[in-house]
Amino acid sequence: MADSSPFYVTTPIYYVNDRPHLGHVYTTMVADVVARYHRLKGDDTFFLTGVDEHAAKVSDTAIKKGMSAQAWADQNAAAFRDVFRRLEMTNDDFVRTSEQQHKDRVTRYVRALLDSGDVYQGEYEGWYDAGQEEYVTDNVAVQNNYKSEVNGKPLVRRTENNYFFKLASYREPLLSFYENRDRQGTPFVRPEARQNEIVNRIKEMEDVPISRTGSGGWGVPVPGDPEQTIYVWIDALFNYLTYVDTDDRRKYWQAGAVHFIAKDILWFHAAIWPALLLALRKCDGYEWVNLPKQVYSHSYWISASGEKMSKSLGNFLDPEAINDYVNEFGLDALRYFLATRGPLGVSDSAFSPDLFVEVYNTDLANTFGNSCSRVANMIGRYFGGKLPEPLPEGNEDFVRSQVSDWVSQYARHFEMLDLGRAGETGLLAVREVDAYIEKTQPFRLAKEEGQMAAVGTVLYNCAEALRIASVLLWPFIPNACEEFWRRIGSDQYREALADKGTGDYRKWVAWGKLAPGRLIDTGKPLFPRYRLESP
Ligand code: ME8
Repeated sequence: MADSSPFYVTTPIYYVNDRPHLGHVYTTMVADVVARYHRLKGDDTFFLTGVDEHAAKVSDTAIKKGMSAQAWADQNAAAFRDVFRRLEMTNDDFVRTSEQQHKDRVTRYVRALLDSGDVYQGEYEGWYDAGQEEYVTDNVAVQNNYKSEVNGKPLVRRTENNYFFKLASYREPLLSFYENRDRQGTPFVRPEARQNEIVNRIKEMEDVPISRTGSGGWGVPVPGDPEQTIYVWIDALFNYLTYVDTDDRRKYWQAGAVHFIAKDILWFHAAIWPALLLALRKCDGYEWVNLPKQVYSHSYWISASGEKMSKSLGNFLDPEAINDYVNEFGLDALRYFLATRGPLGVSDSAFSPDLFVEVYNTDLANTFGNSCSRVANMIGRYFGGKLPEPLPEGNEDFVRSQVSDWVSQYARHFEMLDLGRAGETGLLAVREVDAYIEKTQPFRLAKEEGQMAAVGTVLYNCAEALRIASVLLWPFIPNACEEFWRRIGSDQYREALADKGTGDYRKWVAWGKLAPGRLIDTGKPLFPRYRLESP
């Protein structure tokens, strides 16, 4: 499509040291829903997720297990890839930082920064958080009583001979970058509440080490100094660029990346990353390197008792538990719950099985699923399963005018990355169908003499409105929506979506696409109601 614009969305690349858990699945799921929305909208979308392999803990664990770091990373990278594949994530590539092309490009970027003088040799002493593989500032160390903010373990005092990045000289450029974005009404960090704290910290930032010694050869060597390895965080941040630094993918970088992350790693993404990019684009041949569009920093899933789910705390929903939810409720239900009830805003969300069941029953079984069944059943009963012809003047009182409201609200919520409200807009459309049925009472009309044309009009309108609602709900519950399209004889949407670039949903939400006379397949409930077994 001529006017399809590139759109680029990423997730953090996850440490391969352990198995994937709900937190990783969550961010990737959110990015997947956003990627699907952009594809639906007709954007030329690129969605990147993957794993971060060069952490010291990867080689440390591998040594303990008597394996090579690469073999251990291979095994765990496969576990992440496998979980994402089973959860039908639509990522266009999968990052592995041990891949040669990534390492080559990181080497090139660091060499350019050495040549420009933004990377230099020096000595560093500071408080080190071994779990996070990062130094924390003296202030942060004092505030947290010399313990890790993330896992509570004691910080370690360390001195290193390193290569440094001239972060301090990017204070002013970064502050004016932030100001410009604010002035344009497109703040760099979202939710905006998190931006202030970053801006204050930028004012005081110092140069940072970007290399370490003693990695035993695991990682990307500093060009010209093989004793030193590029610090895993720098190597990792560059993934967003290395994987699209090719002739056919550079357009995605140019479009401005949207980085989804959680609040634990905001500093790296909101300060170090844009500063590195500002430094790189001053180097010969990198003038095309612009800054990301946005860093979206969500909160945490926490356990019912209030702890963050994490590998080190061991309280996570692991792949088996995630699988159990998928088996019991279906993948769409998990997607819908995570995307609409997750901690996208500034508060953490407790993962509650009771809430999961409640949301499943209320939104999916009793609303979308029930409305689809109800309409299909009536078409079966009154029209032998054939979609009736609407009277030409039969739908003024319903939907036509509302559809454009739904669509614009929906688009606005998605542009603000407010997935809860975007999903709610799709459901609102379904609820309108229910209210319309209550108002027009087709089941009563059908018993009256000479009213079948009116009944047919009502049911056609319902099916058509549900079809439009399902286009809006597709990024959240794609399998159920595609099945519904099949049942009502609308396979074309699936084809349109498969054919990248023709999925402009504004076309599909136009009224009157369903062909009367088609045989409707009633099928089983799309979301069977879930009953908790009584004790
Ligand atoms: O930080 N709730 O990797 P990581 C929500 N390799 N999201 C969570 C979560 C939770 N309880 N726990 C984890 C790293 N996440 C680096 C990133 S990027 C250049 C390098 C998600 O394996 C969330 O997205 O520790 C968080 O930012 C990420 O997993 C951290 O993954």
